Amino acid sequence: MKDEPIFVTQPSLAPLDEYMELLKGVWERGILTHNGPLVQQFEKEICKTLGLTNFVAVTNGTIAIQMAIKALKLKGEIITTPFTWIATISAIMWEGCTPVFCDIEPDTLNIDPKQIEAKITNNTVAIMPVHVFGNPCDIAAIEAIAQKYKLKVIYDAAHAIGSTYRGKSLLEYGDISATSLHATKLLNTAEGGGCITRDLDLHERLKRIRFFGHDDRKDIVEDGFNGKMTEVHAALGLANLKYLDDVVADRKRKYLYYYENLSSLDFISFQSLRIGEPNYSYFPVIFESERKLEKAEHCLNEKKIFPRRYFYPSVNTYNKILDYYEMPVSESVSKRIMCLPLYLHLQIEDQDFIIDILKRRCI
Ligand code: T4K
Repeated sequence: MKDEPIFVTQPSLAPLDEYMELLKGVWERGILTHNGPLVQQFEKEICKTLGLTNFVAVTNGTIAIQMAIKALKLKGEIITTPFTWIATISAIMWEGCTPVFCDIEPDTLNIDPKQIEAKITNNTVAIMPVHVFGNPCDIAAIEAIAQKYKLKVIYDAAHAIGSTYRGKSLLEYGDISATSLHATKLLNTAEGGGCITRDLDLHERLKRIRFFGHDDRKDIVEDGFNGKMTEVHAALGLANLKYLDDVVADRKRKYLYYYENLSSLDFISFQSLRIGEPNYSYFPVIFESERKLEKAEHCLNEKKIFPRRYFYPSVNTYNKILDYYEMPVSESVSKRIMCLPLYLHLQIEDQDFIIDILKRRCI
């Protein structure tokens, strides 16, 4: 065993010389931002790699969600999941909308489509599901509800690069999908994100919103802000994009290895991956009780292994910024779920060590 600590993740990074080569061009051109050539190239290449209609590269995934709300001109209630990162909710609130929680399915951990209709009021304008840990939501059911009630759908697809649904990238669904390219994601630009839509008018509006609301002649035609990705970030994205398939394949291999070796334990269960093809970006383990989780976490921490309690607590319980109302499934899962280390440079011996700790010490 190595002596260094093992964290829940590490960024997947291309060889440094490949990044440096791209940076040389940035130095030569002196163009650092404002929709430079590398941002444009990154947008083209990510579309080619993932089979997307288009992609607007932005500063981070939170801004991408805010831009999606702004582009659709939403004002009112947005039905979303309490089992998510706080950014889903803060983006809704920063855009002057009200998050309305709908509980999750206990197995997929995604929003429960059967409970959405009961949350719809005269003020509902959209549904914002999250593809939790890259696991596709029940898109068919969600789209049917959206059509019936004429609601917009924005997918928080922060975790979803590399996942597919009905043979297409998961990012191709919804009025807009908003993804993250944060350091901890399968594909990263250090900080970054993107908005994806198949609607060309919306696509153009998103580009204007990203750039202060300018049109091509720098007239202000939109209520925009600064969501621009820089050339330095796009260079990292381009370098890393070449390795995305390898990263996804590696994750799947390691995910299955954990799964095969841990599924005999009767005190844990796993996220159900029954819709579409996920990207295996996280390895969440659901314990039968919070006490067992804490015991396992303690055993792992003692050996300098640091899993993370994503997502804990359930977002609806943040009562300093939200009025609390109960979300029983999300609150219960949040207390019992923990993501094990999973990243490109994680070694099989590290996985064996983690598996062994969970098997031998924590039963
Ligand atoms: N919607 C959803 C559903 C999301 O999960 C997120 C973000 C968003 C929207 C918003 O997207 P962004 O605006 O962030 O693009 C991370 C990320 O900051 C966040 O992007 C992510 N979701 C969330 C689930 O997790 P932390 O608090 O776990 O980061 P941290 O610093 O504890 O890092 C975890 C581990 O990763 C560390 O133990 C070591 C490693 N690490 C981290 C960083 C930042 C590195 O090795 N290198 C690094 O540079 O938040």
